[in-house]
Amino acid sequence: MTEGTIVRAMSGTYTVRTGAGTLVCKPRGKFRLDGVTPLVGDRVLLNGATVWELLPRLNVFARPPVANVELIALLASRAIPVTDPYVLDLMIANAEHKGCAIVVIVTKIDLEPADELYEVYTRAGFDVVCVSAVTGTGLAELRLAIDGKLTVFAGDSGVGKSSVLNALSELNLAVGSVSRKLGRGRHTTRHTELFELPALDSGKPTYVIDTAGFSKFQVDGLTPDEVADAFRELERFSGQCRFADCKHVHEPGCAVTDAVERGEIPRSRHASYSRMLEAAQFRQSHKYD
Ligand SMILES: Nc1nc2c(ncn2[C@@H]2O[C@H](COP(=O)(O)OP(=O)(O)O)[C@@H](O)[C@H]2O)c(=O)[nH]1
Ligand SMILES: [Mg+2]
Ligand SMILES: [Zn+2]
Repeated sequence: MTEGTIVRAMSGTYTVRTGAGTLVCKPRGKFRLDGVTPLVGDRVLLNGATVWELLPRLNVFARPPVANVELIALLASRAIPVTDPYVLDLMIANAEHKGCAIVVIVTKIDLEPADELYEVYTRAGFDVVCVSAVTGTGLAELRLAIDGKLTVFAGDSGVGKSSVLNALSELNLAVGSVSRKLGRGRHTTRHTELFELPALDSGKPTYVIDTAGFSKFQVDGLTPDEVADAFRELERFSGQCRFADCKHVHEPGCAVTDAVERGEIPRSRHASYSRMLEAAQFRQSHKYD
């Protein structure tokens, strides 16, 4: 049997990329009987032109429907549309919870340098790449950051996802087909598709998915404990609070709020944490309503 990756799923037909090329396949009947839906990103075994078996998944998202996401690229901007930090932090917390690696991409820096965004997210412990699709600044760095991985690009409509992806694929003219596909706007259609970027040296294929916007990106309702775990910069301090069950919002002797006061934890991140925690506590207390 041949191993491959599903790069496109439409009307029960799967396009599978294998070492020997790309095949259009039908799923084995067993999947439907078992209530299993093969997804874009799934590693599969093919029997001829039939998707025969799914290999174990790293993770799975319902929106966009995709498996095996290795990296989530969260795009943010200080130019229009100005990114709401809470919405960005919600996406970040969700990605942390799913165990995906995260890169924050600050877009449109030719219009707004957005040093503050760079500062806040670097200080919080994330990789941050500042780019301009117009001048090309930062694109080579971003290309390296996503190399050999399957990356979902998420961010507000208009933040520059498609522009950045177009600019990336044209960095290496060896694969014009990707940019043609992207350029035609096929990524805006309703089916989910992995685009393969022209290879660098690593040999491993680099796949990207362009989501239609934050609203289309799955966010799970985290529990209060999960919210605390999803803010990585809290961990350094949370063990030093006076109370073992400190929630790091108003408690006396809280090492986290002290760190916020000292500027070691960005204020906007702590504000997002508090708001997300409150929402999670509300969900928990109304669970049985
Ligand atoms: N000045 C400037 N404009 C950009 C940049 N990236 C995207 N844009 C513009 O922002 C608008 C939205 O971009 P688009 O890629 O469609 O955003 P998407 O909705 O996230 O895919 C378009 O008018 C782009 O030309 C950039 O780096 N600099
Ligand atoms: Mg777009
Ligand atoms: Zn605390």
